[in-house]
Amino acid sequence: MNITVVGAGAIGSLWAGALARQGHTIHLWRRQTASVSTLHWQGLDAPDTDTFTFHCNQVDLLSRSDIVLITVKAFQVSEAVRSITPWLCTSTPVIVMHNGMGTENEVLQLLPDNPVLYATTSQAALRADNHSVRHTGSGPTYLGAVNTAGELWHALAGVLNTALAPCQWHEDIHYPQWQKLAVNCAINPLTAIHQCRNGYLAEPDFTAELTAVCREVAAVMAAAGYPTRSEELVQRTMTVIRATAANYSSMQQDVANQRPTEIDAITGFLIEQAHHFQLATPANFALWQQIKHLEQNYG
Ligand code: KPL
Repeated sequence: MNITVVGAGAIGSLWAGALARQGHTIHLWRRQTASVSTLHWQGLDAPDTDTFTFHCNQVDLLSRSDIVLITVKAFQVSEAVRSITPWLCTSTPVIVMHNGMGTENEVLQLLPDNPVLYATTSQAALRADNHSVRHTGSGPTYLGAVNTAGELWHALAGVLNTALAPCQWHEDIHYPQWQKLAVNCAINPLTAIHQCRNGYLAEPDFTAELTAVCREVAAVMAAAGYPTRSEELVQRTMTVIRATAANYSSMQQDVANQRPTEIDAITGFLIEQAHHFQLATPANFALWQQIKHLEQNYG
């Protein structure tokens, strides 16, 4: 298939390389103006490496894409979608994959005719520099439609699954998105504030705060129509903390590099939803405030 990957950060590069290894033709759409880009791709097992050269920013390749995969951060989604719409065929399915929630309505407005799908992934990757990416952790990816046209594209879960298993179709993508949001609400701000690896949060000092965050997320999820026990969210969070103990979260890395974080799409989305349902989320609000403070004080 001809696949355009929009955004060549860690997750975009990980998927671009994994899809190229399956024989798909990858084209990158990114802010850098270069027309080709080399990628050194390193799999989970150290000797498993590949090098690819991808075409970039070619409007004819974009318009001939069979799939567009958008992997930019939540706050860049709107600009990314606007940048492709002049050349995008209205029948091309567009998959949006990012941490957090809250971009869907705008994407659906910008792409009223395209099949639109969202994916949430627990795959982890690290960009060592502009030209290399390393797969640092494996976890499930879920794909689902957010409009009627997207519902015809179940087969795309198979395409993603062949590249980076496991990937499953989900009839209601909001449910796995909420579950991932809960984990991100717990791990991302705390690792960014303490500038620590995910595994550090397994220390007993963090139990009360992680529990409070998950309790609030569970209450908002229930109000949104996804009843979930808060113990289940704590357990899910602890499993991710242990499985990714040696990794730095994306928000830790954003703060360490003084980049804008995804706090508004993660904790900010939760707080907004809580407000809508008239629920209090003091533990999450305190974390949101601390990250905002860190961002405002970048040098
Ligand atoms: O998704 C993640 C992230 O870093 O953004 C977690 C699950 C926290 C893994 O690091």
